[in-house]
Amino acid sequence: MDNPMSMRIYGFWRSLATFRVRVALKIKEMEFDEISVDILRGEQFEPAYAQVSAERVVPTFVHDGYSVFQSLAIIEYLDDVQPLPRLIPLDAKERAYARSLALVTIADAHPLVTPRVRNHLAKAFDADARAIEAWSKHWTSEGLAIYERLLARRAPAPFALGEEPGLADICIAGQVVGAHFLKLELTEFPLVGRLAERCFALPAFASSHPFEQPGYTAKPR
Ligand SMILES: N[C@@H](CCC(=O)N[C@@H](CS)C(=O)NCC(=O)O)C(=O)O
Repeated sequence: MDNPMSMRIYGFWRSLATFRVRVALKIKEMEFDEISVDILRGEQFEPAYAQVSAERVVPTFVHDGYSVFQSLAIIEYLDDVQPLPRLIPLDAKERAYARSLALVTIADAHPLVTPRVRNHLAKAFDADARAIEAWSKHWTSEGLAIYERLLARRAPAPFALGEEPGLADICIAGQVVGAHFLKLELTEFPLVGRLAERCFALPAFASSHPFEQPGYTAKPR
């Protein structure tokens, strides 16, 4: 039986959404274990995980036997159960700004490069590996460009909303992780690059990076 106070992520080393939740937990210094669901091998569709996730994606966060899915909902839940350090501000305008920045990647840019989309491009449209890589680079760069324009309007100080890293920084850093996978330079996105440097200087971000996870393999799969 689960330890009733346990915190567990079903995730995958490579997953950007899992990265977001890992960072949030680590900023809050909440202890958790991570169970790997290899989404490149299709483990998300196996019956054992189908019981956990109706959506067949990672991450799923299980706390005290209670399951939460969708990284934004998980991070909001974490702020609710352990408010400090706060990842989403309380002030209505700042809260909306943090969520807006988060959704640029969560709702708009990241979904376009997930395995299910890349697989569908191959299966339904005969896209080859080169075409799929070009697709992924395009949408990842678009996400970075949006962040660059947003950060130019309101300069980071030193993090996206102020002195402490929070939801927005986690999401921008996740978009940058996507660029790392695709070996995209950040020279066109200097504000994003500098923000990411400040984030990855912090252990919570650095140790959550996919390249630091036990399952990491440099070989493309
Ligand atoms: N919006 C979701 C995204 C979940 C998602 O798409 N996760 C990816 C990994 S980053 C996944 O499990 N993909 C499986 C697939 O595409 O088949 C969140 O933020 O949690």
